[in-house]
Amino acid sequence: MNITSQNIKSAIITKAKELGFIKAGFAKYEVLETESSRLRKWLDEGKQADMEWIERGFDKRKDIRLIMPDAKSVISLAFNYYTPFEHDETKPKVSRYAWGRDYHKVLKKKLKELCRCIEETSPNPLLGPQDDVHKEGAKDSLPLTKGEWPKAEGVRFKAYVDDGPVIDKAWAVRAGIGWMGKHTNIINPEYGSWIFLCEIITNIEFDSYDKPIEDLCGSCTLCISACPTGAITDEYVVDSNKCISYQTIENRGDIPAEIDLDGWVFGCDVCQDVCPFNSPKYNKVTNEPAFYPLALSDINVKTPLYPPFIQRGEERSGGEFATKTELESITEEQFNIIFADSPIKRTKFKGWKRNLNRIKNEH
Ligand code: B12
Ligand code: SF4
Ligand code: SF4
Repeated sequence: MNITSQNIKSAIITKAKELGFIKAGFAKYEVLETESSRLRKWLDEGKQADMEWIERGFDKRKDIRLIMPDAKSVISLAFNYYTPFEHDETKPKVSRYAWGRDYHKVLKKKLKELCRCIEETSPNPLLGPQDDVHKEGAKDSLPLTKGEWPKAEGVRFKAYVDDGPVIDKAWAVRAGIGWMGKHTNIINPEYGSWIFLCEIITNIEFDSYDKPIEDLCGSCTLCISACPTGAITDEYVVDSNKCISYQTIENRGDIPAEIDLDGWVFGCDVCQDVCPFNSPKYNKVTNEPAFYPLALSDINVKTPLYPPFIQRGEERSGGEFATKTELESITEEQFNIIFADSPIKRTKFKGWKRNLNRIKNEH
């Protein structure tokens, strides 16, 4: 039976919208020649800092058929995480994407549901769908399905939420989700750049595909001049060594003396905060409650000893960020409970303390 039918595509788009994704785009399988040669240059220049897992997965990033040998398409999806709060410059700052629950978990659930929908719509039997949905937290070390790929014709897919050797931004561009801004984040023309990206690699060949959209950055260079550390070394190029986001989240060692964290304890939003495409005209509030700021009431913590990360009113209408003193008083045990379901756990307690200390020493 023919699996190229247009009705699978419409069903995917409808289901993706129902699950809260702002956009689903479709890109035809190709080896990522241009993007991977730029990635090669970036790696050769050492701009990945200590993230050696990017180099390890280079071949798969370049050619997704090393992940799924009969891949024909990539369904790229974007999810808006903007909530109506702003950073408090007088308190340690946490980047917006980490205010709520861990997006890997939240979105992986949605992808699984979307995959189930493809299964139901497919005229062919689906071969081992849930086994092919990667588990949360796995990076490039994640083992691919062992053994021979099924010979029989059938619909298959692999779903990723920033947890595999796939260049999310490259597929998002190819699938028309948005353009890559000079700060290197994908900007959707209706929602701006406060969006998470994920994708489903599949052996379905669709009747038609999306095209990249126009780059609307024009002569603007606001993000480049606003970056506190000069990490956007060229238009469309970020040097992780200088990026506060890398230093506070991914770096497992000491933060170089010359890097000023500018008050950031986890991640950094400066280049996106200044972008005109993240002005109120573009930002729309997320439809996902899980991406609202975590509050003590959301975390199953009983003792009043735990200082609030963020407190907010009953109706999620306002929020107050914790002070440095409050954050500093969190013990390792408390850190592990408070941030168990938050992206912040990635920096681990050691990184959290290191970052807070650096902020203290800076001011
Ligand atoms: C490694 C990584 C990082 C690194 C490196 C950042 C980077 N720019 O790549 C660090 C730790 C610094 C980082 C930080 C952040 N990250 Co990050 N990160 C990733 C990750 C895991 C891989 C990205 C990658 O492959 N980078 C390698 C380099 C080479 O890629 P690149 O910057 O895209 O490089 C391209 C350009 O240089 C371009 N290029 C070069 N020259 C030219 C010239 C022209 C004309 C053009 C058009 C392009 C171009 O070609 C290169 C290859 O495509 C992805 C998830 C994934 N699996 O893809 C998330 C991801 C990119 N990160 C994400 C987020 C949210 C962030 C932060 C905003 C978090 C925060 N608030 O602190 C910051 C943003 C910092 C910034 N300005 O980029 C989101 C971005 C969502 C979006 N809207 O685009 C992603 C997609 C995760 C997700 N699935 O949602 N991240
Ligand atoms: S995240 Fe911060 S440090 Fe990194 S490029 Fe953007 S503004 Fe610069
Ligand atoms: S701040 Fe300006 S240059 Fe930077 S991404 Fe936004 S529009 Fe593009």
